[in-house]
Amino acid sequence: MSDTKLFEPYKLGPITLSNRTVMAPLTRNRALAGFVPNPLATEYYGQRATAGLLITEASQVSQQGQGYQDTPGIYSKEQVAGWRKVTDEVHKRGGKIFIQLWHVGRISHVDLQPNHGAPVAPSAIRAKTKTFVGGTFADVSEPRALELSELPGIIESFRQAAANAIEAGFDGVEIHGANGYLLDQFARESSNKRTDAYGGSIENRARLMLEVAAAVAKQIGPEKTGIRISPVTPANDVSDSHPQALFDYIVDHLSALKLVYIHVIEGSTGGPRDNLPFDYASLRKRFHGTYIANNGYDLALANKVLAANDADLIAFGKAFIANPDLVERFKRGAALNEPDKATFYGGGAKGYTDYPTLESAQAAQ
Ligand code: 8OZ
Repeated sequence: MSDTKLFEPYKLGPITLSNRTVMAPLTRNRALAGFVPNPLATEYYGQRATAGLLITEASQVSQQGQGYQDTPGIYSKEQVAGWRKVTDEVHKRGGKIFIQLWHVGRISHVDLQPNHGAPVAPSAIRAKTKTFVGGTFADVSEPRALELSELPGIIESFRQAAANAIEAGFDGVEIHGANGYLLDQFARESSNKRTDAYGGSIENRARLMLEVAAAVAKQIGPEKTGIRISPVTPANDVSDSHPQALFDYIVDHLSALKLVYIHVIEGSTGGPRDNLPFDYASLRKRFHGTYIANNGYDLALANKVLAANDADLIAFGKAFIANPDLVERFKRGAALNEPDKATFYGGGAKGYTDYPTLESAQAAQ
């Protein structure tokens, strides 16, 4: 078994990653005025540029697409300019960076919506979950069902956001098709009771996700377009009676669109990897591009899965929050800093840009 594959370069479409680690998208709620990335974000992502690929925190494609306070957007000029500083810093340090694009759908609150309107969803079914707004956790608001005539506008907002991302200097974008946000709400039975072309059959429920993927790929190139999916996660109150058939279908079509990668949350997001039976090898086989595996990986599991060729890249979340030099620590077999949950969401530099590297810890001694 090779245990060095993680540190070998990898060709991802037109770019070459210096290694096979990926920093997973991580919501940090620090974009204050105008939902522009905080100047501290430049330092935060720059510190982590030795990851093979950085994927930013989820960034809304429109104000309607926002579901938590102080998450960044990629729909205004100011936001594009803010992100430009981030991508310049990462590139200066030799890293590569994609931006994750999301529309949260029903996982929102009237206080975050244009004119305090209802959040939008495939169907008017409120999720049993909370959001973070006004400095506290609150039940998500009752959503309204999107009109059929509104769906082209949703697709357009992703297309425009992808164009903005390229203008901001990103190497590509990741469409957030996971974790019970809008595109996943359409895909899964529990949140989609529509009777039009976007509800009912697997083909219909998958339609919006695939149309968004096609529009983004057409805009910026499929070789710069990835997508994240989470076939069996219960996150944000979604479920489906036939997840294997649903996601086999979705992945067949993503492969036909020639997207550069699928990023798969295996199991329950941030929880058990085996909450429900699912054959991830089926997705791996069906998709002709890169497979990024995520959820609960440590160095040993990453090495094992790469050696077996069950994935091409491995995404680490919490470990990258606490260890800006995660790759170096892995190389040396060094101990990892523990992430501090209290500073995950919101706040300033504490728990964001102040985690020590091996080097800075040594210098401080
Ligand atoms: C944690 C808190 C808020 C949002 C996801 C973007 O689950 C998120 C998220 C995670 O994909």
